[in-house]
Amino acid sequence: MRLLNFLENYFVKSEDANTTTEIIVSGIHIMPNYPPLALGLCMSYVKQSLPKNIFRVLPTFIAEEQSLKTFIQSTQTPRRNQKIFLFSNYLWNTDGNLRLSRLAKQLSPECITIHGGPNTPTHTDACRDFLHRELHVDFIVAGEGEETLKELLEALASSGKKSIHIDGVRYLDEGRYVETNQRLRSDDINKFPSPYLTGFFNGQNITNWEAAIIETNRGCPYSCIYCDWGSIMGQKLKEFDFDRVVSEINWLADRKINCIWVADANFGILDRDVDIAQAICYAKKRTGYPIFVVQTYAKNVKTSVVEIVELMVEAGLLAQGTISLQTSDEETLRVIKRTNIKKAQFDKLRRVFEKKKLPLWVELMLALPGSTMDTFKNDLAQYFDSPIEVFVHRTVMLVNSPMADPQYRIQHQIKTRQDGMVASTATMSANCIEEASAICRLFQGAHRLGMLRYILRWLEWERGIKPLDTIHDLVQDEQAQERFPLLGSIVRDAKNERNDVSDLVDTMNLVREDLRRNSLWGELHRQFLSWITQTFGIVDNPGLRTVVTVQTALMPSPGRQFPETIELDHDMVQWYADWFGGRGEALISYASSLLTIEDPLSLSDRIHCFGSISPNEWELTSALMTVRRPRR
Ligand code: B12
Repeated sequence: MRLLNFLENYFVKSEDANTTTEIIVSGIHIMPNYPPLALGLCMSYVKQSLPKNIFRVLPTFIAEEQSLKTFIQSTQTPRRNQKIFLFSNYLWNTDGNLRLSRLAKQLSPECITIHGGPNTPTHTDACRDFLHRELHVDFIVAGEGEETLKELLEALASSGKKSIHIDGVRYLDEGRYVETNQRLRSDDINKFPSPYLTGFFNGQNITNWEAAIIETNRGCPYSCIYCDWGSIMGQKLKEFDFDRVVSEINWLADRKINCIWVADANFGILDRDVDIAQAICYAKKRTGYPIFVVQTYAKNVKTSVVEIVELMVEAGLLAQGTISLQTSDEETLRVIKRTNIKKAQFDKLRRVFEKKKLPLWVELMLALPGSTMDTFKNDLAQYFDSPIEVFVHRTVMLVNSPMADPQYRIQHQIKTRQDGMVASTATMSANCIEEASAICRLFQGAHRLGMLRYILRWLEWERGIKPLDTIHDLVQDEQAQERFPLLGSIVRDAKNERNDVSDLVDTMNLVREDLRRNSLWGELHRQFLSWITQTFGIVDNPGLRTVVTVQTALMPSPGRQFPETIELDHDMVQWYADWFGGRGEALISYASSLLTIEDPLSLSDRIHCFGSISPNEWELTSALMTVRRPRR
């Protein structure tokens, strides 16, 4: 309705202007719950730079088929006009955009479609195939878009679609693939007006926005092979003016936008980033918004990252700091060209977070080129039973990332699934990746939920059997899964892939709920005890029996009174603390003690708790948790 009213007023007025062809530029944006920053920037720039009597850049975005039909019908005006539709493609909206682009061509064959964004192929082969497959796509703009779009529209206005030579475009000229020179990035990105501050987005339903993206700079000094940070990697940073950035933050806060996504590749890499973080905290204090912030931090130990996280945690804007390590295997880091993030630097940052008791997440990736089952297990092992949460991403081959380069794919034998996920590499077969995924989900069950934490620790500390090896053996032991049904149920759950981004993080939801509601933890741990004693030839050990008793008591189950105090034959808290401090003895050498358990979230008696659980919420609270995660 809003679009129709706007268009009627608009065209009636300009109909009699003159006989020249009017070029009407409009953007397609199928996710109205956040503003299309990329299109907004490109369109604000061309709106500002191109003659208004020829170019009509419409500040409204078409989100679905009906409004596209309405738009095309209502622009059938007597004055000749050329409709140009702009599409900004990302992993999550490309299919939807291509559907509307196809429809636009069907409804208005003379319209022109221009596609850009990180998910629009620009590698020559992939791009040629894409253009031949998607004949409704007239032009592709590669990389930074503002300048290229302006010049493309000027060229279209002056000479139509034929023989466009400006830099940064690809198209088919009567079926012949044309790729012009790469466009260099703009030296002065501040000449691109802010679509927030210029009011370009004022026509949007801003109250619908759940989040909004801001850029404080562009560029990334790193060249990690799997990333496609807007194809500006390995390049010098270009900064947006500080005042502009702060004004955008306040513009969004004044409009009560819940979440700000900071688009920077390395937030914290510049000293001024602390001031930008401060500005977000002030806005929150002043308006109560944003509620939370999503950013990707600088990878090195620069103090500003810690300062920023501290500021944001204090302001209640941030739940945790996130460090994207991806892997710490030197050979894999070499293969993925991510050599400049030193593990030592990361460990220093980790210690700073621990000392300041700031929550920390580490991001790892599964199935990176060059990685193996062992390197992945080592990556997980470093964080097992630590206060650090582990967010594991399956490696996706982004269409414009250097990993998608045909030479690189052949060299590392990279095969991908339909959804772009890496299916196999020269160093990890498809079965190996599936098995590693199951190990990862079980790891999260043990580490994040604590389901087998202490038993795995006893095996490691007292028998030298590594937790990830135990988990690997369990995943491979098909017979055990038959013989021990409950053990089998958690392994089957671990082998079950879920199609969502937290598939390798927030795991075991169903099986843990079944174990809780039916108070089956004791039986699960008894079966695990039988399996490890048979598998590792461990004779009955009173220390291990104490650990199993505590392991079961720390899992939520109904019908219990809290605080609950249990008697232990051996002081497991002291044992755990000693080993955590690197100087533990055999548990049976510790005197008896008491352990008090609490259920602060009342998980035990809830009707059901299927939902996602934050780290360390599942395991009931006790002095053992305090050893691992000292209270703030
Ligand atoms: C904000 C953001 C998010 C947010 C919001 C997502 C959303 N719904 O918009 C969140 C945090 C949810 C997110 C999640 C993910 N993201 Co993200 N995200 C970004 C980020 C940081 C900013 C995007 C942005 O607006 N940038 C600012 C604009 C101005 O830059 P730009 O997009 O490059 O646009 C310029 C040019 O490309 C060009 N251009 C773009 N569109 C068009 C259109 C036309 C017509 C023209 C002419 C030019 C043009 O001009 C623009 C200005 O110069 C980018 C990285 C980055 N800095 O770009 C990653 C990025 C887009 N995300 C990426 C990925 C992979 C993901 C995840 C899959 C990661 C994961 N495994 O979980 C998830 C998937 C989420 C989902 N919904 O499925 C990849 C996408 C690659 C791709 N091929 O699409 C990027 C590029 C990062 C990377 N690592 O490479 N993401």
